[in-house]
Amino acid sequence: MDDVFSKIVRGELPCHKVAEDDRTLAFLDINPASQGHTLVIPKRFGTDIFDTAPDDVAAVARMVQTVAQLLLQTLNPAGINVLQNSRPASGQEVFYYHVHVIPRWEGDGIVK
Ligand code: DGP
Repeated sequence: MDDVFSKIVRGELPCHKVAEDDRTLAFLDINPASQGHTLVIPKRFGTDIFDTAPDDVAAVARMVQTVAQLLLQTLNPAGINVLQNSRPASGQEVFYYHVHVIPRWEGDGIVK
């Protein structure tokens, strides 16, 4: 696969890794909505939520919770958004399944 997230999984492009397990990778978003904005992806390619194997969606969900707890411990946000875009109408720009984990603070002005 030629897309950026496949290249990150293969180590061909750099990323700031937040966490990893055998099925998933979590790394900082290059264009963060807030400090600590992290993306969680499966190591196996899927385009979007419709196209990704259910066991990979489940593995990503477990990693999302791990990352949320890590961000809470390290950055002490007041809250966290978990967001997934599938297909262009939703705002998806990278066509490799990913979940955003976005730390939030009171009055941070982020519009979801
Ligand atoms: P979405 O709109 O849900 O498809 O969001 C794609 C996100 O991916 C966007 O917030 C920016 C991020 N992104 C795009 N290219 C790269 C990259 O090469 N590295 C990293 N770390 N993030 C990227």
